[in-house]
Amino acid sequence: MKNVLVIGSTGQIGSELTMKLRSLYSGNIVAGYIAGAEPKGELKESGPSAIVDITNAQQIAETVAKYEIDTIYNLAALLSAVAEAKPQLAWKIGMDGLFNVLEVAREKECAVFTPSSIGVFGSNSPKDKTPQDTIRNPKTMYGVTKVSGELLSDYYFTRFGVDTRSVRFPGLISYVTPPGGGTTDYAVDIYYSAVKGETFKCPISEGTFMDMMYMPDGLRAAIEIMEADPAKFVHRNSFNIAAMSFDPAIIASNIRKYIPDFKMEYEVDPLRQAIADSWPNSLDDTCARQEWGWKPEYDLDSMTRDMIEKLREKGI
Ligand code: AKB
Repeated sequence: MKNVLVIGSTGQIGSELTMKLRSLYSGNIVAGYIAGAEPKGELKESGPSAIVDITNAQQIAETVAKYEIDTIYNLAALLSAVAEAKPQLAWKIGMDGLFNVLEVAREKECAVFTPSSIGVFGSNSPKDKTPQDTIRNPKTMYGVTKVSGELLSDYYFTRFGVDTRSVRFPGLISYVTPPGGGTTDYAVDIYYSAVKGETFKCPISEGTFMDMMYMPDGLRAAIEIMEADPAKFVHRNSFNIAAMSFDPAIIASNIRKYIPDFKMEYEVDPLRQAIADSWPNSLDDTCARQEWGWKPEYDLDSMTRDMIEKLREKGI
């Protein structure tokens, strides 16, 4: 049995991860949410939920005590483009919030998963097959909070023994809950446009490669790393994980295999483009494979087939 608190349970990752955890574990899987983002439908009906604002340490502590939580998934964050527009709020959620979570975890002996991102790397990190341990010198507030979060999480492990673990997520692609304010969001939006028969206006230029992953693989990574035997861990916060890397032209041409008249035009967003240009083309995930057996299941083509099928089933 496992008792888990998911902070940010109604967001892009949280809405699916909470349901997946409920299907796997028999304990309390608590959907933590903030006012105005209440769980709905199956997420609301299938288990307990509680208001947990990550900036409110008392709310976290009370929920952890009430449901005898042993593991916290800390998914509260602003994505990269929004974090650039609201840097102060990004720090408050990403860093002050993480500090609250780690302090509660230290006192109540919880394990903590906090996602990191390809955004920890900057323009002077190696671009291709970016290694696990290399320069992390981002110039975005998103990247600054993710690098600092990795360091703080490792500190809590070495100093206090808190079982902190993390992966550096690439762009996550899903047909369930849309992302909001990320640099990689185009790779989700493109499928919606294609299925609706609309011309897609791509905010990222041709030739800009970024790592991406289908959500089922992302969820598996978040669960498998928390279940892994730490005896083999050399790293903790955070592991490079990878599944596929493409630019807009490659994903568009893959979609045309299934929707031949799909059209795309470029309408580049300078903010997102600058962020994308500072990120790696692809990550080397050897350490995750060796230390806890990470392996993706979906490539671009199997993801495209599934996305188109599932969006059509949803009536998009
Ligand atoms: C974003 O684009 O901000 C995120 C990420 C890669 O961390 N999807």
